[in-house]
Amino acid sequence: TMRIGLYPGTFDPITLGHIDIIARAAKMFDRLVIGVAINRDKGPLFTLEERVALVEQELKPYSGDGRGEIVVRPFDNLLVHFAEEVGAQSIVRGLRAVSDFEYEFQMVGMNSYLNDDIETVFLMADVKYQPIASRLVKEIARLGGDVSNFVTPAVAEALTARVAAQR
Ligand code: COD
Repeated sequence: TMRIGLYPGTFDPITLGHIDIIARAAKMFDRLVIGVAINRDKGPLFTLEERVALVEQELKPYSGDGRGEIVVRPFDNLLVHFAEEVGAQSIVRGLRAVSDFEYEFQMVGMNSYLNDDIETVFLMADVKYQPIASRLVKEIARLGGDVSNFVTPAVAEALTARVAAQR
């Protein structure tokens, strides 16, 4: 059977930390589905369509280089239902600090009541990307700081344009 992994997130916007996790996960599955969540509650800076487009743009260098295939899909339903829809046996999450653990622990616990056949696997990014968080990247961009160590040039440009438009 085809091994399908689902890497879900808000990706508002995609960072070098996310890209590092994607590259690692892509080696583990025949197909990696990147699920971009609508996540209205988080009040995203970028629309769902914009976040999907930014992820797709970042993944161009990864197509056809011996890894499993990578596809990007938006979703607005329950994570476990979306995992069932795409046929994923595993959900991939990234772990940064101990502070991520509590939230991730709770998600795995609650998701397991909804579908206990889907395993969640945790990966860590390269140390240099470990502190990166979309929330802080947005704050730095809003306050005029340099985000080039945290996101690609294309994402940095989109961020700068968006925060300028909001002023
Ligand atoms: N290094 C390593 N991992 C990282 C880094 C980094 N620098 N930065 C981010 N990550 C990891 C995060 O820990 C996470 O695992 C993943 O990358 C995506 O991050 P985000 O911040 O874009 O995504 P989240 O955490 O906002 O995603 C939350 C979900 C969309 C998965 C969640 O809200 C959800 O499941 N929504 C659907 C509705 C649902 O089912 N809700 C019930 C859940 S119990």
